[in-house]
Amino acid sequence: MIRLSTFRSVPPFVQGLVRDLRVRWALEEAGIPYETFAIGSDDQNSPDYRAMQPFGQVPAIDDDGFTLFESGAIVMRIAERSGTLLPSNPDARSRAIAWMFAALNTIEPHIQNLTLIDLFYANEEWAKLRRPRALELAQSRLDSLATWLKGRDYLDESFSAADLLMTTVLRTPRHIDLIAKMPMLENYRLRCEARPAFKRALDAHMADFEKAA
Ligand SMILES: N[C@@H](CCC(=O)N[C@@H](CS)C(=O)NCC(=O)O)C(=O)O
Repeated sequence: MIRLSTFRSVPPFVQGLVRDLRVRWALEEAGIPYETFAIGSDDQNSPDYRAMQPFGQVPAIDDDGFTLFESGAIVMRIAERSGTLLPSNPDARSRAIAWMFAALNTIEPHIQNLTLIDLFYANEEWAKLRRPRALELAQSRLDSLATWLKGRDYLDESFSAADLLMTTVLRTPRHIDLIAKMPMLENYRLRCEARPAFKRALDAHMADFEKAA
């Protein structure tokens, strides 16, 4: 049975965004059962957890003794096992993998940067100076993504692990109207989040925080 790490508790403004959500979603899409184990700040620094996740972060998985970290790598492993989250045609598969990297490497850093500024450092002088450029950079990447999605339901021909990752990235700046004011991206996000597997994953993610409260 796959065991997935989660945080025991996080502030409400990040509940629904912690990256175990994307792994839960992939597992739900693949129909693979899993259980979670919740960690706190002490565990993050423990040798046992660092052996699984060298940076002490969430998520990591223990898959019957095989451990893996980095949400993208974990989602890729699940997608490879699922037979539905990545296309079988080699070219289409490579394109989907390119979009997985684009979600995590081209879009997420800008969204993350903006979110950190807004949610954790808003009152710092450096953050006030940096924010306009950070917003501009995020907006520019999102404009390119919206252009790509014009006339498409998904990043490629059908829903894949790339859409799953991209959706979790687009969920992140929910404290501002960055995505909400871009109908192409907002509708894409909502289309992906309408999948029953997403709802099951989000419900389970939130239920664990409620149980721990
Ligand atoms: N690139 C990593 C990022 C993981 C990450 O930033 N996790 C956050 C929770 S969503 C975390 O553990 N933050 C606490 C920390 O970095 O100490 C991944 O995708 O798995």
